Amino acid sequence: RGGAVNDTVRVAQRLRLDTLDRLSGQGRGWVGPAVDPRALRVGVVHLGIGAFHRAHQAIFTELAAAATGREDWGITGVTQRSASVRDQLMPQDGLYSVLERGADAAPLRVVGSVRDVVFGAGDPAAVVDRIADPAVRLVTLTVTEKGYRRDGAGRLDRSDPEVVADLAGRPPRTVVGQLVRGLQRRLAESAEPITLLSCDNLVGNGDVLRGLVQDIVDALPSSEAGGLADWITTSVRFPSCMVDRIVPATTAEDRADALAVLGLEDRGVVVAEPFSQWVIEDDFAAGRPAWERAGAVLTRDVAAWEAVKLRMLNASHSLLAYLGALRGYDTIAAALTEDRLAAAAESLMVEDVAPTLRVPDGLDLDHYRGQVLTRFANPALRHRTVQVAMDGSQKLPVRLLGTVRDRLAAGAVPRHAALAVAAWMVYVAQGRDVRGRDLPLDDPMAERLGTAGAAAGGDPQRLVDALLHVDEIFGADLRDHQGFRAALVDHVAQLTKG
Ligand code: CS2
Repeated sequence: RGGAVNDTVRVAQRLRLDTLDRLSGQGRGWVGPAVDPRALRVGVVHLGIGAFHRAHQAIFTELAAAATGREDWGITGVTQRSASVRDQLMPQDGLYSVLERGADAAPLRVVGSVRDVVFGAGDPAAVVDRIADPAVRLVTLTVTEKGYRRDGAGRLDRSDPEVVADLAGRPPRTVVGQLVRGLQRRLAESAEPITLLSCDNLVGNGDVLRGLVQDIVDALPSSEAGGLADWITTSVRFPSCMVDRIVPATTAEDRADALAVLGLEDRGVVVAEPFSQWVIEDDFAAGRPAWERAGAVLTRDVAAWEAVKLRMLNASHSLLAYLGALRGYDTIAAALTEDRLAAAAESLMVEDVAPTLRVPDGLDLDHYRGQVLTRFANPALRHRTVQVAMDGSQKLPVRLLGTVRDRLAAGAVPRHAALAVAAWMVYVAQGRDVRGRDLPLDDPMAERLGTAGAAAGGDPQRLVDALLHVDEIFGADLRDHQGFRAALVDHVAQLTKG
């Protein structure tokens, strides 16, 4: 290599505590951690340390520590399936930056609340150790819908080979297996109380988690199960919460932009919209960070907030993802530029969803709806339709089918919710957009869905029947509902003609 090249290509240093210290005082367009990361002690284990956690709970937790001066709520993150987050963050002393995109974006923020990252699949014993650690008083989770391994009835899927293997006593690899083995060790060692807080997009996420933990405990040999079940009842809490922030997958361009602002290379950058919301049921066994000091809402009634968010935001997100992807739009914001798609999202919320909601005190539903569409339209986010489209088999029941059931029970056929489901069916069967480009079917049930879709041979009735017969998704009630079926067939025929 020539000297001229060496002169011009300056390799940036990696983000770390010491390199960040050396930048101090030079902050232009970025802010450093709100607390001294070196002073933080770990009090939280987070399962599923993907981009969402880093752009959401990790920031609330850091700001709460800063507001109170408490140093005992640092975070150990567990990355479940791939070691990449550990490999990004550990050489950076856990530091990473959050890059907001959109109108009113705050300056780039370096976050320091994550103190340690463990690779769950590679070191399952370490996960159990961390949950048992008496200094840890809170386990939070963002493991996505499929991470809970539920069956069609919402209980633990005892036919899942990973669940079977965990129950047979190997070092646990499933999330609920990790929790139960961790609780077992904790009971044996310190019996200190602890809270398990699900932060995933599930209806009644705390109750769901409690039920799954109970299912595993019930499946243990009675010598192990008895005392554990009693201790969980007295000393473990499972509050529900609603989380909201749009956090697309990070791209090379995002990393380049962060480098330009910070002057240090950050391989753990996450991108997010400016909006962020957290509504939490205030029921903790052994304290919690003062998240209300960071803008979270602590309440006894999370259910109403959660239904509004899942049924309005997530449902219309999925509608735009499937219709948008089929119409050849790469991003949610681009999909919304087509009037028909924007109108479909709006009608879904107004006509089908709103009548099913109990509106929480202090919430203006019309304003909320407008805000959702404005957030989706943020052109700087580049949230990909195929990213939101993934795992439809897990997402549809949570975000759309509750609305469908409530409307059918009220004697109305929810046409726009049916359109979203029909668009998913066409997405599954067709696998191509209008321009002939491949659409990935990224779903734990991909094989079954793909086979069902292909067998229909392009016939709308056969496609609807084949997919409606996947009982884990639709249940026997929706499968057998003639009005719902007819609406689906109509929409599929429209979406696939010509
Ligand atoms: C999205 C959510 O990917 C998806 O399914 O609907 O991740 C959505 O962006 C968040 O729930 C927003 O809080």
